[in-house]
Amino acid sequence: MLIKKPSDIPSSEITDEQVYVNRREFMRKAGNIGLATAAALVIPSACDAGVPKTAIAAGAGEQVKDKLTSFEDITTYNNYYEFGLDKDEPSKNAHTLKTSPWSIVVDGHVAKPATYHLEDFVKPHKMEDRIYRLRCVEAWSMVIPWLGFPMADLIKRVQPTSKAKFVAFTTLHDPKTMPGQRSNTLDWPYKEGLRLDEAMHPLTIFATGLYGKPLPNQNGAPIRVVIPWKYGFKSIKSIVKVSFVETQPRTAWNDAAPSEYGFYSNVNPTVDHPRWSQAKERVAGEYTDRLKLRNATRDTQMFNGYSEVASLYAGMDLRKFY
Ligand SMILES: Nc1nc2c(c(=O)[nH]1)N[C@H]1C(S)=C(S)[C@@H](COP(=O)(O)O)O[C@H]1N2
Ligand SMILES: [Mo]
Repeated sequence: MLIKKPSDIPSSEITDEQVYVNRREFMRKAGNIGLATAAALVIPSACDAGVPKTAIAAGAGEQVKDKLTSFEDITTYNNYYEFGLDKDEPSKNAHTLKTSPWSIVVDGHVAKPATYHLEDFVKPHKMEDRIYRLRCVEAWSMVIPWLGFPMADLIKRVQPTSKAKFVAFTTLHDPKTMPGQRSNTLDWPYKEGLRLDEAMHPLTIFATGLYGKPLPNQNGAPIRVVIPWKYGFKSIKSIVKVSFVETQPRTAWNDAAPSEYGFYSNVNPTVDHPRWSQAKERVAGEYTDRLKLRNATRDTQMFNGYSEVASLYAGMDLRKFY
C-alpha cells in the first residue's frame, strides 16, 4: 500500500489529528523533544497514510497506553455550562466568547500581584505537549493532547507568601456573551480551587491549546486549567482570575450540590457519586450516542491512573475528603 507523504495529501483531507501527529513525529525524529514526550508516540503497524492514532497518555511517571480521542469528539462533546447544558451546545454557542483582548488578574497573598494581558501571562513560560486522560464525573473520559505550561512555573513567578495555602480560579462573567449565565444553573461566575501543593504539582498545567492549535472556545479558550487526576469539573475554563488565599475557596459544584461534589474530587473508583457508580467509565468516541453509563466498560483507575500524586493525600480519608 502506498503511504502518502503529507505533501501529497490535499489539505482538505488532512485532519487535525494528522497535522498534530505528523508534527510530533517530525520533532521526535529530529530529536527535538525530550524522552518523556518522545515515548508518548507509538507508530501503528497499519499502513494507513501514516496516521498513528495510538499514543501513550503519560503522566510524569505512570504511562497508560491509549488511543487519542479525535479532535472532532474533543471539540463537539463538551461540558461548558456557560454555553448550554447539553454536550453539543458549547460547540454551537461558544463562538460568541470574545477571547481577545483577554486579561488575567493575579491577586491575594503573592509578592507580585498583577493584571496581565494574556500574552504576558503566557509568554515567559515554556510550552509543552501533555497527553492527559480527562475523566468527567459523569463517567466518560477522553485522551487529549494539550498544549500548555506547568502551573508551578507561574506560581514561582508571582511568589506566593507563606499565607497562601490555596489557589482560587474564576471564569469570565459576561452574560452578554455567555448565554448560560443568564439563568441560575450555577452561582456564576464558575469558580474552582486547588490546594497550593496540588497547584504546584508538575502534572498541573495551564492549557492554551490542544492538538497543537489554540484552544477552541468550547474547550475553554483562551486559557484553562487542566488537572488530570481530578474529575473534569476541576479543570476550569476561560479563566480571568487566579487568587492566592489562606482558606479553602468556594467552588461552583460544591456550592451547587455539596453532598455530590467535594472540594478534592480526586478520581476514585472506590467512592461512588451518590447517584451513580464511579467504578467504570465510557471512553468518548467509542459510542456515538448520548451518555450511557451502561456503556461504561473501562475500569476507572485511582487518581485517573496518575498514581504519583498519592503522596499529596497521605493520611487523608478520601471517603471524607471526596
Ligand atoms: N467555566 C467552566 N469550566 C468548566 C466547566 C463549565 O461548565 N464551566 N465544565 C467542567 C467539566 S464538568 C468538564 S468534564 C470539563 C470538560 O472539558 P472539555 O469540554 O474541554 O472536555 O470542563 C470543566 N470546566
Ligand atoms: Mo465533568
